[in-house]
Amino acid sequence: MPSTTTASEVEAATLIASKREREERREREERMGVKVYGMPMSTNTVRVLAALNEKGVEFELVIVDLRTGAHKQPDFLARNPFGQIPVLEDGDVVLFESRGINRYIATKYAEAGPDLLLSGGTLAERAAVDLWLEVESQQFGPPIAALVYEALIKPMLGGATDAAVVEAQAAKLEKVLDVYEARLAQSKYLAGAEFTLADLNHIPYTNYLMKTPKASLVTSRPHLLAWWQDVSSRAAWKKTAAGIPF
Ligand code: GS8
Repeated sequence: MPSTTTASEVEAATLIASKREREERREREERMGVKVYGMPMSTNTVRVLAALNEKGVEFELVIVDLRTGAHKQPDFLARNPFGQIPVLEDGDVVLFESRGINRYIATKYAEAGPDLLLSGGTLAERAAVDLWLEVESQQFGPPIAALVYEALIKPMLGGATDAAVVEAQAAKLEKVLDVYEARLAQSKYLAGAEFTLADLNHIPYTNYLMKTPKASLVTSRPHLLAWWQDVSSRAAWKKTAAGIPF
């Protein structure tokens, strides 16, 4: 009798094959370990390191020195065609954009450490996380990045701070931080009662802001200051901050 293969046998074989592929990929990822390409003084790199530390994931930081143009070399451009740090490599998975990387880390390691995306929460709770993640990147990020660059990074690179730029960005940031102060008067963390990725993603730039003469933007707002003292005293952040050279 000729042997025939039924549709359900094909389906079962496909399932087994894809399960085996997943297992092999996981084994490969574990063997290779997590690598982050970046620099310890880069805020966007530090954002990723902070998430890995919250999840207790071991990683290797592979230095890509912006000062030597290493980020524009073909080997790095193959990992991030935009030629920017950070890049995360986890086995065959290669990702750029720190905020996207952090969603991957929070999702892959959902069970370890805090539930950074409130994956077990209601739709409304998860929406609050998404909303404050967007606020960080769209409202908070641009003025604070420009301010920190002008007041802190530029002088370190040998340039002179332009006080007018600092004032203009500080004025923009003030308006944003007024919204944060009102939010944090009602809610312990940005997305609600729990520490989430929405809080974490703010930490690297706020840390640098606190080292500028504009730290008063935070210290003059009591709820924002209490939030900052809370999030910056987390063990995972302290471990991350210890690796920042200044
Ligand atoms: C920004 C990366 C970035 O600006 C992200 O990953 O979040 N939206 C991206 N990286 C800077 C270093 S500061 O951390 C960088 O690589 N600059 C060099 C360049 O743009 O040429």
